[in-house]
Amino acid sequence: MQWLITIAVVLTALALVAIKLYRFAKELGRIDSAEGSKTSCHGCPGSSKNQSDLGIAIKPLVQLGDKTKQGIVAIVFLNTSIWSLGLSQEIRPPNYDESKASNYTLVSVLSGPDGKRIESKDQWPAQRRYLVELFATEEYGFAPKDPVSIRTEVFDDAPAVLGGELQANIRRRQIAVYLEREGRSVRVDLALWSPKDRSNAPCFLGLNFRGNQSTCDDPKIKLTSSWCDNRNPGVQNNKATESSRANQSERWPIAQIVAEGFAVATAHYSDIDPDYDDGFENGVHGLFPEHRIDETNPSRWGSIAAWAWGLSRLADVLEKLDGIDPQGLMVVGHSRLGKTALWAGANDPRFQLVVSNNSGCGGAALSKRVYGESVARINTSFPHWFNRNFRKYNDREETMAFDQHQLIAAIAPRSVYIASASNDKWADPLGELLSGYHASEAFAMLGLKGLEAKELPAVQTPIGQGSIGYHLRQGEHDMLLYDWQQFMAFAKRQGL
Ligand code: GTR
Repeated sequence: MQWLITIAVVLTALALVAIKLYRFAKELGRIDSAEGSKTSCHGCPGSSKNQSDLGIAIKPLVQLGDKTKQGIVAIVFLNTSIWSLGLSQEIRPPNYDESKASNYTLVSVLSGPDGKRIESKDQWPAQRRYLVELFATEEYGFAPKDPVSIRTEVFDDAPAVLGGELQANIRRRQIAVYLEREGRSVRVDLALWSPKDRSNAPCFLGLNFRGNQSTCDDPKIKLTSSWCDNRNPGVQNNKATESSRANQSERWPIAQIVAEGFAVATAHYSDIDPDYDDGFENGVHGLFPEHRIDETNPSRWGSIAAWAWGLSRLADVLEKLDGIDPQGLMVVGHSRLGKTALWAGANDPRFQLVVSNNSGCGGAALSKRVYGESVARINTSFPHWFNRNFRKYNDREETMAFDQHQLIAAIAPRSVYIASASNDKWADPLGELLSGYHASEAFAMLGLKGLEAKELPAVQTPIGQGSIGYHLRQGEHDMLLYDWQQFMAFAKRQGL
């Protein structure tokens, strides 16, 4: 707000200076003409006043009619007003009033590109493709279709050490995954823990925020060398330090996951694309310089699409590894990485279960509710996450011809789990639930069960007996053991 006031003051000052200058120039004009020609302009409009204090006869340099002068003044005034109005258009403050969040209409998830409703299962694959294309065009952007070659190097394969103890039943692997194209290369370090005695464990795959070393206290996990946010603990000059080990281990309860028979794999999201606005030069965007988003190509990939694309490349690796069930891949993510998990899941049918944890705006939450984080806010705070087209909807959610329930539906017939947290109003827990609810029409058409509840369940009370699950954890924006326990129970109910 303060800078707007500053701009207004500067504009007013400039206008005053301009008026003064104009008057001064006019005065000069009078003297010049008086001294130069010593003629007066009697009969000129306003000439009755053309007499300087010195008693010299005067004449303006440029003679304008009254109408013209008024016109100029009006145009200047109008321009200035429009300009200041544009500048003063602030992002709406976040809404937390439920009564203001209910006035919207949604397009049915069964509504096709021509507005016609699809009626049968055999139309679903085409409808799914349409929905994915819709979100690529309007929100996340298209990832390039050109292949990259993938080279892997297993640089660690040993029992894990967790809590200071050797875990004979947990196999730890670290794999350098090189994504290569036309002489360029990006290295992504994949860390994987799997049950030693299981030959085909279903595997959760999710990106982490702070580097693989932040997910557990195993000293053998390689410290990330990719960009890290200085605001996070254990980071100096955008590099992780030893002290960052295990500082997000509460989000990755590895021992408990493996004890349930699952494998879990993770990679630092910055390996794929550092999370800042660099004009899409670094990370995997740099592998495809000719595919960079710009004003003339507003639907190309942003960072969420890049992270999601990276998850698919990691799936390419995981599905070939021993001990992992290639039919049992699941993608999981928290917050911005929950948005990423949803987009990865919508694109890549190898992910049998898609888990969105507190993904909020641009994730599971309905944008049209305009509750908590809004489209304008997310596009302003994180201009690199989405494509350019998504900016059309800044504070204009009512003009969106789509919403996030269609993204959830695009995952059908595969399964989706949506997790919210009671104090995470910014992510709009009810909006996250309602996406699942409105997506359920597609699941029902496919003979599957979605969500039946339109109202938030009690905290710590998971719901959803079919292909969509939901819970509202008590507490803050985070991904904790309780969340994982529900993901795993749900995965088992899906036969994973
Ligand atoms: C917030 C952002 C959310 C969410 C979150 C996170 O600042 O507004 O959309 O993505 O970051 O990723 O932790």
